[in-house]
Amino acid sequence: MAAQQTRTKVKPQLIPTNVGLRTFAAPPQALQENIVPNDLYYVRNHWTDSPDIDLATYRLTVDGEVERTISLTMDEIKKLPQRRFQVTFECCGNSPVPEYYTKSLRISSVMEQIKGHGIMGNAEWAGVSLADVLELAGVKSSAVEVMFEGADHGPDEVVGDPAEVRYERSLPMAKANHKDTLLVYEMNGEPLPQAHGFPLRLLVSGWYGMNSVKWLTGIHVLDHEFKGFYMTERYMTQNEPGNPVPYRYYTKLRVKSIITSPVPGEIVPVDGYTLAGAAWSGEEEISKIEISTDGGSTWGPVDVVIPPSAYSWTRWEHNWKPKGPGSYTLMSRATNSKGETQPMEFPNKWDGRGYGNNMVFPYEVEVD
Ligand SMILES: Nc1nc2c(c(=O)[nH]1)N[C@H]1C(S)=C(S)[C@@H](COP(=O)(O)O)O[C@H]1N2
Ligand SMILES: [Mo]
Repeated sequence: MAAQQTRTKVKPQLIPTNVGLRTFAAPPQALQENIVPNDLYYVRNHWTDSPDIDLATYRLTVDGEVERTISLTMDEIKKLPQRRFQVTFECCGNSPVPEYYTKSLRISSVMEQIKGHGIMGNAEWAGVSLADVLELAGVKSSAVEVMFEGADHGPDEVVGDPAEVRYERSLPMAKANHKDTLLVYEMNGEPLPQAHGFPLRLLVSGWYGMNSVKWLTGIHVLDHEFKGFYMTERYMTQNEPGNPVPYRYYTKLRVKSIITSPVPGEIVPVDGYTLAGAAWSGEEEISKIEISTDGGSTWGPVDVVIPPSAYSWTRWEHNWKPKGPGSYTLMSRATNSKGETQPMEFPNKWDGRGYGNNMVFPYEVEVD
């Protein structure tokens, strides 16, 4: 008689991905949900400890090229009209480029495989339009950019130099004044968790994650382009050889799609399975999602496309009846409303940091 199998359910947890416990990826199970639960939402910090901000003394300062410097409590901010919608964002270092990570001393290649596409998430955020806060201060016509100051600071996480640097990023006026650029105080109906910026963070809808400054304490309207460490020394992409401009900023999310069901290691039953995943493109809508179950030789449309909410990802499903048991290479490919399609290979091969990877990802699965 066969022994009774005992199955234990394992609660998914965040996955640490680099030295010093500063980056935690969402486990693959968390990306199967349209809304990623707060406790499984990826965390990307530049220092080990999250600032612990006391609401009683917290003030958001707005100064610089403004008619009047203002200093707001959270209660004052919450009196402004509330905006609430879903936004998907990813770290520009999300998704491994295999040949790069094996060269990296900081990140183990095994961890990269487990991490997959987990340095991203989708949540429902609530807050106020940044434009409404800027209006209270009255932005002068001399304004060129808005700079956002986080409460966290310390030595650079990679080389320790500079010995003291603060997390600060800036936005051009057009994106700062866009009504969907928010200051958020709620995530999935709960107060913003400490790891995600309590009590207030910037949320730059449709743009890569590093723009959305957490633990926001200062907004500085500038009459010049901000050249801080986290603008120029980090999160820039190297342009293609021959381009007279050597680097450019990462701004809106590139068109991209991922497969979330099956999860890595899951055996696909031979009698049929519903593949599922997500597709997104920052400021654009997704116009087409295709699937290949033969390593990219043939492509067809997915069966079900669930329309996105605001800036959230588009979820999709596809019923698959494999020909028989064995190994298959699955691929999904998204196209946006501007006609931009995911490339078959990593688009910035000359840039050794592997940022902004939106290639069509081969996904090996076993059918039995
Ligand atoms: N103050 C501050 N804001 C920050 C960061 C940080 O380290 N400090 N990390 C940035 C990066 S690189 C990313 S990808 C996102 C991650 O947001 P999350 O941790 O809420 O997922 O926050 C951004 N905002
Ligand atoms: Mo990031």
